[in-house]
Amino acid sequence: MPHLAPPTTSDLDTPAGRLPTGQRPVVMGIVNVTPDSFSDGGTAYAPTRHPDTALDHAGRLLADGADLVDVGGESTRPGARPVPAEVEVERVVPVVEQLARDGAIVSVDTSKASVARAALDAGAAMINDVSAGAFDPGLWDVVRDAEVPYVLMHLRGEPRTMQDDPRYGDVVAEVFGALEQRLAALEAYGVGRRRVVLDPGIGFGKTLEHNLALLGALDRLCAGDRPVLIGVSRKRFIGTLSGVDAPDQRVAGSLAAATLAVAKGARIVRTHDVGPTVEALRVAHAITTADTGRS
Ligand code: HH2
Repeated sequence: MPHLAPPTTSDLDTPAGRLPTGQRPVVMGIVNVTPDSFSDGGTAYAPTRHPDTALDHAGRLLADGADLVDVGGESTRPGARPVPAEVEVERVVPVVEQLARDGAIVSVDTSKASVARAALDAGAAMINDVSAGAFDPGLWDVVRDAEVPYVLMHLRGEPRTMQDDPRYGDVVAEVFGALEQRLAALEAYGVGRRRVVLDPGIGFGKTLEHNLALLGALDRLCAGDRPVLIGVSRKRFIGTLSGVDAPDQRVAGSLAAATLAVAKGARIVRTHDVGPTVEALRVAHAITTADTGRS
């Protein structure tokens, strides 16, 4: 039986602290400061109470054991339309500012250079870009100059149309190959690879079969030297497989997928349900790193 999940990657250093990705799976709690996210739209965003609602939500995730929180001001659900940069800044910056002041490690989920710049000025310590630099080339300048960790995610197309019949010849080879290419391009741009996290972009221009193939082959992506982030939380394919329609009821299916991803070497798990995820990953990590030598 092969030993999965070798701790091949090193920890990630951010301006706000170290993320121990070389030692154990790290949990990233999702704070969607949006009215329309697919599973929790409005939960952390009520215009009249903004930013308090989002801060309460983030505080709960951190108390539940999140190592960092990922704050997003634009939904990337299938069919979503982009929001103007000013709106995204207005939603995200006050939340980032307060969380950073409180000592949290804050990632910002954006594909726009101006939003990333404003969030970094407000204390964000990491950029999570679902477009891998494809939507706004200026984003890579911001990431290079700020010297923060950067999540490079694979997306086929754009959120508005990405689920309209996505097709691949060999999804695993194409997605992992595209990530390698973008990583090389990023390095040539001046962003050191030790700051890059890779993400196959589950559900972003992918069918159920594509998602399963990518998760099944995840150990190949994780065998490289870069930490891999996985985002499966509450996604549609979890609902399809588990037969659970309501996104916020898809916790058990999400944990199964996250746990197996970690067993295959994923180092960061992005989740809405931090408490159950922390518990499940503690157990999974203990098993995958158990000493199996005969005594
Ligand atoms: N998934 C979503 C958003 N951002 N970022 C990364 N790196 N990986 C993911 O899988 C990922 C992501 C979609 O989830 P959510 O934020 O809950 O929904 P929405 O985009 O509707 O706000």
